[in-house]
Amino acid sequence: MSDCIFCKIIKGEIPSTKVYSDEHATAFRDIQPAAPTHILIVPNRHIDSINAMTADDEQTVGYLFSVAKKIAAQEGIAEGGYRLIINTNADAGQTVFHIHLHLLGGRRMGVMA
Ligand code: DGP
Repeated sequence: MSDCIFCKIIKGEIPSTKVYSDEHATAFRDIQPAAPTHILIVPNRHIDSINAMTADDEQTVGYLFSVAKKIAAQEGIAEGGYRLIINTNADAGQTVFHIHLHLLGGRRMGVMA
C-alpha cells in the first residue's frame, strides 16, 4: 500500500533500524520502545490487521513467530524471556494498519492489562 508507513520502511523509503529482513518478513526497532528490546516484525506483503487475514495469509503470519524466535536469540533475551503481541483495532491500541508482531524483552514484564 502506497501510504503505509511500514510498507515504506520495508522498501527503505523511510529510515529505520532494521535487525532482520528476508523475502517474507522485515524486523526493525520500534521508534517508541516500551522495553530495552522492542522490535516490530512485519510481513513484507501488506495485510491491514489480523481481522483482514485470509487463509492464504496463515503461513506468512505464522512465519513472523519464527522470525521472532530467531531475533530473541540474536538479542540475547531468549532464555530470560520475552513477550509477543499483535494489537488489533482500536480497543487494542492498533495505530499502524500493517500487521506487526511486537517483540518485547530485556526487563521483567508486568501482568497483562
Ligand atoms: P501498534 O500500537 O500495535 O499499532 O504499534 C505501532 C508501533 O509502531 C508503535 O509502538 C510505534 C511504532 N511506530 C510507528 N511509526 C513508526 C516509525 O515510523 N518507525 C518505527 N520504527 N516505529 C514506528
